[in-house]
Amino acid sequence: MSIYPFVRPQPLTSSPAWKALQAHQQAIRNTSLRQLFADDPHRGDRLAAEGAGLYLDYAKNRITDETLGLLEKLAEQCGLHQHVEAMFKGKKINITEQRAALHIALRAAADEQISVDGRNVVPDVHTTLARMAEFSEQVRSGAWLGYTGKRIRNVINIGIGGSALGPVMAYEALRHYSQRDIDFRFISNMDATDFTEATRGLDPEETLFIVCSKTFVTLETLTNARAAREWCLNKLGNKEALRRHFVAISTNAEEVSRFGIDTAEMFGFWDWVGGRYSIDSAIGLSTMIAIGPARFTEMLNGFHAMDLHFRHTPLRQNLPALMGLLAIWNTNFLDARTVAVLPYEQYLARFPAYLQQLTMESNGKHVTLAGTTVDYQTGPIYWGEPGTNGQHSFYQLIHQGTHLISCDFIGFCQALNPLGDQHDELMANLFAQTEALAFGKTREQVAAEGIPDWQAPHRVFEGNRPSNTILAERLTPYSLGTLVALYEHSVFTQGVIWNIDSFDQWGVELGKQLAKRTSPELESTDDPPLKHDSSTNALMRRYRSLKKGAAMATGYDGD
Ligand code: G6Q
Repeated sequence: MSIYPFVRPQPLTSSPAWKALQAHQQAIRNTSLRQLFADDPHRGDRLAAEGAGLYLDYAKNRITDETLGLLEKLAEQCGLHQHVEAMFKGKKINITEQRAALHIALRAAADEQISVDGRNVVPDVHTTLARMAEFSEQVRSGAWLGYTGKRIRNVINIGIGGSALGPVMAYEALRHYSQRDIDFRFISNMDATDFTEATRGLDPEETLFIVCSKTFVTLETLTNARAAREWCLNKLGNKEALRRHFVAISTNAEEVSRFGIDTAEMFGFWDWVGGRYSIDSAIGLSTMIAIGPARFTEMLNGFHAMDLHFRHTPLRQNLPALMGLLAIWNTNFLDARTVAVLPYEQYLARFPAYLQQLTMESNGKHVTLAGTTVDYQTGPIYWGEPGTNGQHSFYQLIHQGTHLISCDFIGFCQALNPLGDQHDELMANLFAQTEALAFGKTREQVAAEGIPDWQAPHRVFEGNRPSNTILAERLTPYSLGTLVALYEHSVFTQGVIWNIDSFDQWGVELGKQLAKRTSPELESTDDPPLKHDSSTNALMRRYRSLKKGAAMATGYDGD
């Protein structure tokens, strides 16, 4: 019996749509964006789509109408629509873990019915949201007091990966709307510097820790949570006190209580929420405390609006599907292996890092759902920095380097912190960059500027660099929700075409096991024999000997 309901009749690369796209790419490979825009004065209006308050301009991609038609065929042949329905209906599309991938249920309206194994999960979602709202209001209003009766002034999220990147990104993105008399900090790294710096100068009596871990067995998180417990106990001196200073977010009540957090102080979620898709679950508690339950609901509404758009909009107007299919075109047919995410919005500084996990953990896979090794590229590398900072560093390579890099520009029409005409200046940079990347600067233009011949080759810009531009009116909780959901569903679309499991992460699991095996050999003081390869052995030997040297120099006694 097949565990996967969508068996492909043939491998992707021998499907008619794929072959047609390959032939088409050969046919148009010498057509430039310059030419495409010259041939069609309305291209900029035609190759754009709008949904859930976002505007997507995709005209500056190296595509024609025929490309779009063929990509549409590819989506049909790969059963995109059926896969979307399977996800929305709670089918176990994460086949290697035999789980549903139901992040869409986290933002479903209370009267919707979405079932997993015959149980409607929406009421559970709303019960948890209501508990989170009650708790958030208590912390925000000062009704929730620390053990010694002081108000909570610091909220520290402890978690890593999916239990950290969402909370950090959302807090930074929505900081404008946050309650400013509470300080929000985030600890994730095993490096004790993270803990030390995050707690520096804080008073345990005024600090609340939110320990986020789906499994509650993640080494980094438990180590940092233990350090936090010690830090609190040192000042508060009483285990009872911890109840006022620790809450847990997890699916694993047993481990939470084994750690010493009362499950009355735990907010749950479910195995059908993947870590990198958990920002709308109780993992978002720090976000809710920061912006308040009403604005958190606005964010969920933004996600939900994009979910509906993705599920019900025809492909040519469907933002996530278009972005996903364009990513396939750029990756597999134009050989663009990386995507630069360039938000022209300081509050979105952590958005590229968040997207790195979402995209690369989801689609960094090399076998199909059937376990066969793919013969095509899958997930591209995502990276980026907010504009205009990147312009003064890596944009050089995008404009004139040898790699083809597709770019996602993200901008907002209204400033959250207006200052003179700085917002117009900022957005002028965004628009000018997309133009320069697409159209470049020809030898003739360079000559007309009076540039000497010898220098001209260095001053010519080939152009023809593909980009998407996403515009929204203003960065709000709602628009952030639409933006994240846009990428979630674009990633899903790509995964469907590549026929991979976008919801597992065996590479992350491997890291967790390797660390467990190696650390005892470093911690032991009697230098046990090393049984790794010669390179790893040599590195570990050097580490062990220099570690002792450092101990002598600093008077560290090894405790
Ligand atoms: C996300 C991954 C991974 C996970 C972390 C933390 O999709 O599964 O990044 O979120 O490893 O795991 P816990 O939440 O279980 O601590």
